[in-house]
Parts: sequence; structure tokens; C-alpha cells
Amino acid sequence: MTHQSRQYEQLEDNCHNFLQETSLSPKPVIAAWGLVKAGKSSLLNMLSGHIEDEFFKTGVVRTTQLNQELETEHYRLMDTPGLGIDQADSQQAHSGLNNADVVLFVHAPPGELDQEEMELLARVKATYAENTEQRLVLVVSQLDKDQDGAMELVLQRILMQLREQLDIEPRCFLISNSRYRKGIAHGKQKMIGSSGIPQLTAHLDELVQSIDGQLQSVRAGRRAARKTELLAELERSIATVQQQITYLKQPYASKARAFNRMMVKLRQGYIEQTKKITAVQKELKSL
Ligand SMILES: Nc1nc2c(ncn2[C@@H]2O[C@H](COP(=O)(O)OP(=O)(O)OP(=O)(O)O)[C@@H](O)[C@H]2O)c(=O)[nH]1
Ligand SMILES: [Mg+2]
Repeated sequence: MTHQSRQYEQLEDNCHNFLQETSLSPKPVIAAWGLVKAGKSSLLNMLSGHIEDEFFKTGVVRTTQLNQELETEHYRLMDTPGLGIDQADSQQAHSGLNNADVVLFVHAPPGELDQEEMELLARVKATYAENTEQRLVLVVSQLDKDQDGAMELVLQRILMQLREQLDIEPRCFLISNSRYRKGIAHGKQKMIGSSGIPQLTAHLDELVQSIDGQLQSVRAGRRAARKTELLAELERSIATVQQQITYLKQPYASKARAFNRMMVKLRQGYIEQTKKITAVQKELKSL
């Protein structure tokens, strides 16, 4: 399959998905989004109290391949596949973004956001427009691997990247899923507190309360924007296909014209030849 036909297929899928996204949850949808192995599923397990009996599957190899949802008291959590490796997985994750009211963008150190993550965050910004700073929550995981406060520096650099390259200042949280799990298992309040999970939970509770009233209007606005975007994409694709058809027809059209010219010439030649033969025939007969 060519790159272009893959693009058309993708656009067709996007349109079908858009038409099917009608029954959205009445509760705010919080989706975990980010690169493969960022710790998305682990985080959602912690946020939903699935400390030992994981609801969202986790693992050292690429684990989540389909969007998966779990409803809690105040919201609906959505796990999405890690982006950047498999195209079908990424497609799922993108449809997750389209249905999310809040995005938890999960980043795993070492290092700050890479180019691919910046592009994904630009996509989040395109989706949420003026609501981006409210709807996007950045989570840096694996705080337990911190050495000498290096993670705090990473966080500061990430905030600077977001300010300078995307002009946004979302809320950011440093968290550790494993520290939270250990803290719960051993009843250690200090450990729980320093995992960042209770702070993130409190922020999410507050956030979903504050957006409750605007849920439907923001969703409708986003849907209208996506519809316009899809229609423009469809128009562009149709124009490209039409251009290609004209281009492909070109050599056949000129070949057909050349063939016609040749036939006219042949016919003329034949008529003249026939005239000459008839004249010779006449001359012979008259002898
Ligand atoms: N040390 C440490 N390891 C973590 C933390 N969070 C997750 N992990 C580990 O990182 C690995 C990946 O975690 P997942 O939660 O499956 O990551 P994911 O982003 O859902 O991965 P995909 O679905 O495959 O994209 C697992 O082995 C987790 O145990 C954390 O805070 N600290
Ligand atoms: Mg996962």
C-alpha cells in the first residue's frame, strides 16, 4: 500500500470514528496520553485505587493496545496505547484524545520532553485550543528514581520548553507509582504523601468539579472544530485525487490525438493512392 493510500484510509477511519463518537460519558473523561512505557496504565491504577489488583495492564514491554475505560465516582478514566511505535495503536490513542475532557500527559525521565512529545503536545493544544492550560495536566513519573533533586530540574526545563515552544503553562506533577504502592502496602503516610499521587488526585477532583458545567459546551465546540478540520482534509484529498486523474489521463489523451492524426493521414494517403491506381487502370483500359 502506498503512503498516500494509507493516508486516505486513515482519513476515512477518522471520519467513521467521528461519526460514531456520539454517546459520550456524562462524567468527565480523563485520558492518560504519552509515549510507550511512560507509566500511563500504572498511574491510572493508582488513581482508581487498583493498587495490587491492577485494572489497567502494565508491563515492561509495550502493553496497552486498545483504549480501556474505568468509571470512578467522579470521572471516567481512559487508558490509551503508548504513542510512537505502532500506527494502529497510535490511531487508538488519538481517538482517545478526541474523547477526553482532561488529558494526563505522562512523561518518563530521564530527560525532558523530546521532539515527538512536543509534537504530541502541539496536537493536544490544537484539540483544546483556549482550554489547553485547564484541560492538560503534565505528569512526570518515576520520581522514585530521582537522584539529588535532578527530577526537579527536569521539571523546570519541561516547563520552560512548554512556555517557549507552545506558549502554555499547564499544571505539572512529579509522581511515583511504585512509591505510592509501597506506601499503601506498608501504611506509610509520609511515603504516600511524597509519591505525588494524593496531590494529583486532589487537583483532578477540583478540576472535574470546575469543568462540570462546561462539559457539554466544550465538547460541542471541539466537535464542531473537528468537523471543520475533517471537511477541509476531505476537500484537500479530493483535489489531490482529481489532479492525479488529470495527470494520469494526459499521456493517453495525447496518444489518442496522435493516433487520430495518423489515421487522417493514412486515409488521405489511401484516397490519393486509390486515385492514382484508378487513373492508371483507366489508362490501361483505354489502350
Ligand atoms: N520505578 C518506577 N517504575 C514505574 C513507575 N510507573 C510505572 N513503572 C514501570 O514502568 C513500566 C511501564 O509501565 P506501564 O504503566 O505499563 O506504562 P504504559 O505507559 O502504560 O505502557 P504502554 O501501555 O505499553 O505504553 C512497568 O514495568 C511499570 O512497573 C514509577 O513511578 N516508578
Ligand atoms: Mg499502558
